Amino acid sequence: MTALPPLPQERRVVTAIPGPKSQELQARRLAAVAAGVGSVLPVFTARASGGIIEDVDGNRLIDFGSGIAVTSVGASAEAVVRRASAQLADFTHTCFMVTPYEGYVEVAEALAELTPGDHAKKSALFNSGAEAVENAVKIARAYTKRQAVVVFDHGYHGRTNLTMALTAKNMPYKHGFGPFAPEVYRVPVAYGYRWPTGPENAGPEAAAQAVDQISKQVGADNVAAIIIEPVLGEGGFIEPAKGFLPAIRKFAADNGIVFVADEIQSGFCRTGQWFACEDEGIVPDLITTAKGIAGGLPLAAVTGRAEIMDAAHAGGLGGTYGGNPVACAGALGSIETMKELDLNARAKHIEAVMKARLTAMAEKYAHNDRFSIGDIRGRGAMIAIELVKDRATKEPHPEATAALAKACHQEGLVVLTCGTYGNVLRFLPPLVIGDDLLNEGLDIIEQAFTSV
Ligand code: PLZ
Repeated sequence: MTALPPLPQERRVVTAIPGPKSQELQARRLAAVAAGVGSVLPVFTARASGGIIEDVDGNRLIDFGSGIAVTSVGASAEAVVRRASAQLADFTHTCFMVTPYEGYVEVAEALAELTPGDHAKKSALFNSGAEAVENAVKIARAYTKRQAVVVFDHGYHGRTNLTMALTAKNMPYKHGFGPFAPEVYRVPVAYGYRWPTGPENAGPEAAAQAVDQISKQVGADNVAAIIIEPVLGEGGFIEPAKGFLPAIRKFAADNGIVFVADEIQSGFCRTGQWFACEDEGIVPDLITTAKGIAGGLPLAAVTGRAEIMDAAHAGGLGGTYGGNPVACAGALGSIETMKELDLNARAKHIEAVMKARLTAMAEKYAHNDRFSIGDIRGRGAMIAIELVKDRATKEPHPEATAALAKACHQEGLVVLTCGTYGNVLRFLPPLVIGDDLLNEGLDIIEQAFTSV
């Protein structure tokens, strides 16, 4: 292998963004790639490492996106590259369902160790987050012999047919793609910032409404699974108000319903804990993971109580590539890095730096007639600001959000947006990003506030 010299951890803008080479590639892409597949920023990547993405024109962008919360250990973490490369040389694939291999078992063992709860656990591995969620539903239905699945307002679970049904937001995820899978029911979530009677009441009131709707409209006895993201990702980095998750978890336990924590975005050190549900001491029956698990290689998992995981009949779960050996090697490298560098502590440090600076910005730019930061929220390196037209009405401001994101992109900072109303600017830096780049990224955000 010819290893390139390490990528300097410095922002560098040498052309317009996107530059000429990216524009050329974008023209080819538009001719060859389906229009339905979008890109936040049509800057073509040459390489990436730590907190930097280098494009084909030689620009070096600060990465506050991590490929949507994936490259928590960096986009070319040493242990991921080392282990995945060694595995590539040994064999690329046999199919675990044909002749198995140790890496898959090691990943399942690691998941049993790292996920909450000291009960006996088992795992099954898949390729994508959506596939993991689909399989969690299959397993919960096999175990309970029930059909209904309960999900929440602002929830996101994927783009396959069943997971589109589980996802709340129509545009862009579902529009025109129905009919959707049946037996999916949506109930309120404790969105503190927008709860009519205030954030302090959101937890208990939303939980009571959710339980009432499930009981009256579905019937608890018909519910196989309740699926929730402990911090809602695409829906706007919503931390359910305190008390909400424990109340829903208890309702599930009392009624023989499988409680599934979808930790695909929030898991693996992202929020400063191995899993975000630990924050309120929640022990899920099943937990779905993907993204951060494997340092950028495609891997996903369902992990949970052994008796539930074993409810699906022999041969009932699988797929050609699920738990691919190279992806498993990547996961073992990623987990090794998270432990060695204590990336939970690192995520908490990122939260402290970001929240302090964003809070100062919210005050400084509160009194303009264009837009305001209505809310600053999230945990660890999963932080967001919600932008509103004014703080009193809380009217969402998606146009300002898009303009701020664009201004950041122009200066060489990759940021993403999210939220049901498209008015949330979210920050998901790799957990290994240095303080210099972190602060420089925040400077660019602050500058965008004055220029937009
Ligand atoms: N569950 C909680 O965040 C993926 C989606 C980006 P896949 N989120 C990013 C997009 O626009 O497609 C996600 C998630 C949660 C499930 C998924 C789905 O994971 O690996 O994208 O299938």
